[in-house]
Amino acid sequence: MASQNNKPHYLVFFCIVFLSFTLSTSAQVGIGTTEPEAMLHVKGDYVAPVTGENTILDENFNSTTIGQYPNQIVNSRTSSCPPNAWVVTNSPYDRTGCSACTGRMLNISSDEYDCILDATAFVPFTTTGTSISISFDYKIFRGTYNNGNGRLIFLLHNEDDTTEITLQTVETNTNTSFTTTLGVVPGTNYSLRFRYTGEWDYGATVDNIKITEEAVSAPGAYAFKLEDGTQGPGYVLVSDADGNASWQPVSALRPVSNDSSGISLNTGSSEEIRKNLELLSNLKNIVREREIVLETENERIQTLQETVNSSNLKNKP
Ligand SMILES: [Ca+2]
Repeated sequence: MASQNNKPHYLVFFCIVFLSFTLSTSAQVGIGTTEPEAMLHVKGDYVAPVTGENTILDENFNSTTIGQYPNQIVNSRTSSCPPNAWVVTNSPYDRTGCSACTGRMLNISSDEYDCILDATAFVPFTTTGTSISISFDYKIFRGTYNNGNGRLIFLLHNEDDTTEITLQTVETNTNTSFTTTLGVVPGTNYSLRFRYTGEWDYGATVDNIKITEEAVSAPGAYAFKLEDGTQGPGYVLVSDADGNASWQPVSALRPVSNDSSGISLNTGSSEEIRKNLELLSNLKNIVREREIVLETENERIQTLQETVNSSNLKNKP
């Protein structure tokens, strides 16, 4: 009984579907618009995706209070050492001048007789991405007493699980910049650490610490998307002879005439793709100019032929 009761509903449904197909053969379809101006009119707002570098730590110590640096761990220190371990100062300690450091900077020194020092300064930060770039300027200056035993170690310390990676150990007189890029776990608390050890040696300076990461991409908004497996960066939508469309690399559009045989198209950066499109446009213009010349020549040939025919008729005996 239930199936009999549903019959009228099925009939209405099929009628609607039939009418929809009949109307659609001539109707204009709008997606994102109620007033389509073509058989298929897709309307939307384009919003470019957000990419780029995100600075997650930028410390030049210029606004940091002068005195002992608050973020540090002093593992060992004899009483003969200078009053503090890592300190923020207006200028480097004597003979530890760091050429790229300016304004206030982070300093440490063990330049006192019998001073044995092991102290670690650190700057905390939290990641959101999977890769970070670290850079800073530094100098370590080692004396000749005790054969110059000062040592500066750069560490990436995971504050959540206390694991630690040694980025570099410097045990020679050095005045330069440090840069590295490495993988991290998103959402993790880290600290970049500077461990100095020295026994009656001069000291070290650090400044201009910068940690960046690729910004978390915000997806763009598009009016049209065809995701059929042929898509690729910089690809263009191409039709075959029957109108079937697929995405193709710009290089697939290479002209096949003799004139273009020596031309090579590059793919890759957006600048290369722009140049390729410009090259294709120029080639199209050349082809069009030659078509115009051929048309003119054909007209001349036709005129000459008519003249010859006319002349033949007149000269017939
Ligand atoms: Ca500074």
